[in-house]
Amino acid sequence: MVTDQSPRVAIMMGSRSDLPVMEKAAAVLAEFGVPHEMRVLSAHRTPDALDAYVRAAVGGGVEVFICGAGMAAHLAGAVAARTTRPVIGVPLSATLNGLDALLSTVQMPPGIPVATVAVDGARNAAYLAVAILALGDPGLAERLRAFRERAGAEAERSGAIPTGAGAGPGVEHAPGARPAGGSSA
Ligand code: C2R
Repeated sequence: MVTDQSPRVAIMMGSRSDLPVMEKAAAVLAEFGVPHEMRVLSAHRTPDALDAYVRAAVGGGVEVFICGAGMAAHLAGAVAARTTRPVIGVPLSATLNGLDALLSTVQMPPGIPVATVAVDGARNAAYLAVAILALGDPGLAERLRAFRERAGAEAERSGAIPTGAGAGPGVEHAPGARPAGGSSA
C-alpha cells in the first residue's frame, strides 16, 4: 500500500564504497522533505536482487530512481531497462576520474534514457529528482522555487568582493587590477 510515508525516490548504488558520495543525494531530499530510501544493488554482482527490487519499488510508489556507480557503471541502465519511471544516473569517480562511469552511464541506446548528471554529482541528481516530482506537487514546487531564490541571493552576496578602501557593494575593479595594456572596452 502506498502511503504519504512511502519512498518517492530510490537512491541506488553499486557498492557500499559509493555511499560517501551518494548520501549527499539523500541529504538534499531530506531538506525538501521527500521520502526516499537507499539500497546497495549491482547489475553485475546482484542482478536478481536488483530485478526484484526495481519491481517492488515501482509497486511501492517510487517515482524516480537515482543510481550511482563507478567503473563499468551499468546500474542506471539496468534500472532504466526495467521501468518507465525516470532514472537519473550519477557517474562516480572510482577510477579514471570517473570518465569510464560517465560514458557507461550517459551513452544509452535510444528509447532507454538515463538522465546523467556530472561525475560525483549526487546533489544535482537529487535537485533534478525534486524538479521532476514538483511537476505534480505544488508544495514541493514552491519549496524548490524558494530554495533557488535563497541560493541566488546567497550567490549575489558572495559575489561582492571588496578590492580595497572605499570599495562599495558589488564587484569593483581596483586601480591597476586591469591587465597591463588592456583596453577599456
Ligand atoms: P567496490 O568498491 O565494491 O569494489 O566497487 C561500484 O559502483 C563501485 O564504484 C567498485 C565500483 O564498482 C561499481 N559497480 C558498478 C556496478 N556494480 C558495482 N558499476 C553496476 O552494476 O554497474
